[in-house]
Amino acid sequence: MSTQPSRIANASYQAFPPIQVTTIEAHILDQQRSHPEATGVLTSLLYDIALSAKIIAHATTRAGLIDVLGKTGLENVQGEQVARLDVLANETLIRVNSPTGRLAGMASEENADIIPIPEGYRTGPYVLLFDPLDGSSNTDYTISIGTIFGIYRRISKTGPGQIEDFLQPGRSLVAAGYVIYGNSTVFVYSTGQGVHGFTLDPGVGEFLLSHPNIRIPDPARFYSVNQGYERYWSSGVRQFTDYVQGKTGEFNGGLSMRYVGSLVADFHRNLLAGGIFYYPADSKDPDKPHGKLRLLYECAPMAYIAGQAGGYASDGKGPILDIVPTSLHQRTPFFVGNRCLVETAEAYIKRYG
Ligand code: AHM
Ligand code: MG
Repeated sequence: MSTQPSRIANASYQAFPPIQVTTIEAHILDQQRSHPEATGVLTSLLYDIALSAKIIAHATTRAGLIDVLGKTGLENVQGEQVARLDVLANETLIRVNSPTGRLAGMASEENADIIPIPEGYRTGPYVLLFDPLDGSSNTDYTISIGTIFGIYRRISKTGPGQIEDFLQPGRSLVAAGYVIYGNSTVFVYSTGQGVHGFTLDPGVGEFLLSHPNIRIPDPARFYSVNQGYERYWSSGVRQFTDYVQGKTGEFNGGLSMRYVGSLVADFHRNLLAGGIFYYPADSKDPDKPHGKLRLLYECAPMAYIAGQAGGYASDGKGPILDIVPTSLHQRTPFFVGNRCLVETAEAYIKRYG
């Protein structure tokens, strides 16, 4: 036998750094352990959403190569043009989640009414609400877009989900999250135990933990708003915008402005860097006096995530999470980010309207 030491055994070089690899499934299961009463249904549901996200990401990253860009020529319930990727993302979420037996029903920004579980399939204890492809005005330009979701426990006892199962305030969310399809695909979620982010490794086909325990940093760096609409805003919102820019002299140096026009992208950046995103009520469209963003599909899930990361979300008067929805597609003014900034926005609105 050779006494020559092995080159490999002696080598200090390592082909791969000794990183800890945590899949999204392992992470959700781990969180579930602190809830002995948990049945595993929520864990599986989150994994189903992650699977849907992988399918959507697979399409978005090849968008110029496969036939998914452009508009369908149809309008959704909001009167907005439906992009073809909107349909693909919506159909993916519905098809993946319909037959699992984990849901009593779904509601989507793209569907006028509750999406029932098809006949022949069992119903389950949760309802799932989603904006399948947020930022869809950006899809044709290779700009980050995303999926936003919220999960509530059903209120009705059995059978198909009823409207009261869906019209719950954000405080009752049991989980929420979003997926950003950007230069990488990142899945961010919370089940009330902090906020955690996972990056899709396309080679492995798994979301791997990359952003554990996200906290919104302080001081904030950015404000994000479509300032092209400033002339339509109330006096309080305009004066708050002067404040964040440092024009009024109260805010030392002011904040830098960043606005993508995809809520997921603007929110995600501000979550990691600190800042405030707002889409206030405006007088641009008399049919939409309450702002543009939807309470159930966009604002409540993001408010839940922000709160879990140490931030805060408001409609300009009080917490988004306290609003009890009265209709599926209800809109609301939305201010979200670092608590001190959002509370300052509330103070300006209270004082100046
Ligand atoms: P969408 O869900 O139809 O894409 O609309 C919501 C989007 C948000 O992502 C974004 O913050 C906002 O609309 C941008 O609107 P605007 O172009 O008016 O600034
Ligand atoms: Mg949206």
